[in-house]
Amino acid sequence: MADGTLVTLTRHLIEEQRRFPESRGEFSNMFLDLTLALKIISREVMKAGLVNILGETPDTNIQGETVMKLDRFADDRIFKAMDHGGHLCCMASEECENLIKIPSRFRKGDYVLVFDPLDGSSNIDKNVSIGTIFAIFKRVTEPGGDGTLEDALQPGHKQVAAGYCIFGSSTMLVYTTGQGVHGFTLDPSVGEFLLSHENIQCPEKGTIYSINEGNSLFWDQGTKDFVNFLKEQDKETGRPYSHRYIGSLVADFHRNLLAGGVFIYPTDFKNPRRPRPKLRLLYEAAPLAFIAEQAGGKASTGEKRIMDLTPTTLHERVPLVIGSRWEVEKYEEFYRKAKAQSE
Ligand code: AHM
Ligand code: MG
Repeated sequence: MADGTLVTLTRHLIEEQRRFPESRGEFSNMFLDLTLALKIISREVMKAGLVNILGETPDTNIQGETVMKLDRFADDRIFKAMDHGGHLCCMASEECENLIKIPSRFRKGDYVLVFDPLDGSSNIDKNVSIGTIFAIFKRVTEPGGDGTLEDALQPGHKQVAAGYCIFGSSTMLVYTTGQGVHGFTLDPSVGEFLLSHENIQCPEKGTIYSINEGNSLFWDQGTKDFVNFLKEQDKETGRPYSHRYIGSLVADFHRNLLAGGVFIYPTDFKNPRRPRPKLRLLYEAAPLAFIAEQAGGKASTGEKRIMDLTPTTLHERVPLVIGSRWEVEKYEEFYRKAKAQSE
């Protein structure tokens, strides 16, 4: 922290827990299990290029096991860190088609973990920032048994925690439990996440927009109009905006969260008979929406608040407009107008 006080993530979680005297510490313990997996993933990501963990070709290690691609590795680490703690009743991952069960030999807990183990896969072997995104829900089915789809398919506003870990120039964990957004930077020499960004606030308005411009032909009219608006010159509203696009959601979101601005991944109309949003609601859009809102920002599909959507399947996709409040609301205005004109 700026005043030199050292606060570890563990200490921060304990302090947060004190605010809930009835808490048995189950949540904090679960969260710490998850951070172990994140540290291991960070270690491997930092070694990428030196050890043979990149690319599509499977190699074999000295135990004769297949060396996994990093996203598979990350998925496996999170599962192995979380399956036996007794805190979870099920999990869901971008890497797994179906709900992930807790092995029968382990106790089933009250929480559900959903995650994208390594988002920004196309950047993994180019040394560009990537990240893990996660959300935690309380189960809705009876305690004790296996979790079900009903436990995982909950709307964003039911999240009890959400966060991401960005593997960039440093490794940072950003999370919320609905009491603000806090960022911790990993000190690799001591293996601890230390509080570096307390109570993050997303600027009300920024100067950056992030969207894959190469897809502009396939955007809906509202998105086209909005992006054109951002490129116009207007001193009062700080236009034209700068365009910044990494192609890793976590990295693009993180920058805009701190600096202000908007990230947009609209529905792709390349095939007008089969319009296709790209990002997944449950473990990409909703967790980041929770963080954005907690930091004073906003997240929308253009028409609806992301946090209000209930996924009907684990891998359901949604258009995502997220970041500073001013830009997201402006986008909604353009979107509504273009839609009304087309009807
Ligand atoms: P992934 O989950 O397969 O990595 O895909 C999600 C990623 C996001 O990180 C990023 O915002 C987006 O895909 C980039 O897509 P595009 O390359 O179409 O711009
Ligand atoms: Mg992803």
